[in-house]
Amino acid sequence: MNQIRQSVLRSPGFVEPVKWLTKLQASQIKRKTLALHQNTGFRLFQDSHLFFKWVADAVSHSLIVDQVSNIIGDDIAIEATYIVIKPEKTEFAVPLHQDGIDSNLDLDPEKSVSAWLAITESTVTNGCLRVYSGTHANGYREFRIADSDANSLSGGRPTEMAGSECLPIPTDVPLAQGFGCLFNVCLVHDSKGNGSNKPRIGLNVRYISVGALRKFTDRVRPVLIVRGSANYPSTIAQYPTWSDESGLERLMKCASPTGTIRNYKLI
Ligand SMILES: O=C(O)CCC(=O)C(=O)O
Repeated sequence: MNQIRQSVLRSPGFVEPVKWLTKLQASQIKRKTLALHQNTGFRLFQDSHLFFKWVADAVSHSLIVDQVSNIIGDDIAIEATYIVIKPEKTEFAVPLHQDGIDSNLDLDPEKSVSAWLAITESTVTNGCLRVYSGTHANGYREFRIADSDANSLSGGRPTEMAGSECLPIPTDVPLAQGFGCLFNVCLVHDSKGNGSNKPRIGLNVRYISVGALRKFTDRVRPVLIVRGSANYPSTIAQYPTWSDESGLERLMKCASPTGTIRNYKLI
């Protein structure tokens, strides 16, 4: 087993820092993301890779996809993405959760991997990712999703998780702009608020291989193939080639008031 596969699938459940984009490329994404934030007011952009070419390009960049293929092989698709913007001096925190499970999702941890990209520098002060080493080993935990409320930023993901009172001490994952962390989809993680005077932006991605989707009967989310030509039990998304203006128009037709995608059929 290669080293990166060993670290993510066995112990400690994550690997960082992973070189992903140049600082310049990440800065360009930061600028575009802040413009979107200003235009929409959203702090969460779910599945923006389906609307904006610059997000699809970032998540299909060969540097990261090569590392992902070391873990799950050469057939790779993107199951979901979340851009999370924490404005300066905000208490907005991401609750404890595991990426591979929610009420419509159950990912096989041997055939999928999560990634987190620092679009801005991420530090302990501005609310970097925190991972709980080794917690993937016991599989998925019970979870609860809060009733939908207009301010919810969970994007339909778990907001409470069983066993949170007996977790190990978290490992902070500060990352320079353009670097990332790859981690097991069962690894428990969270992040705190942003105490700095600049926004913190991160991009979370779930990469899957064939057979990773263990629950797909009511699946509406399309997958975007980034390597290989395998079949997936889900709609295959079109790579977005349209302009940013057109992408934003499409996004606004599909999104809820918090930035989660409500209607994939309109894309
Ligand atoms: O951006 C963060 O602080 C964490 C995001 C995260 O855990 C997620 O999107 O699943």
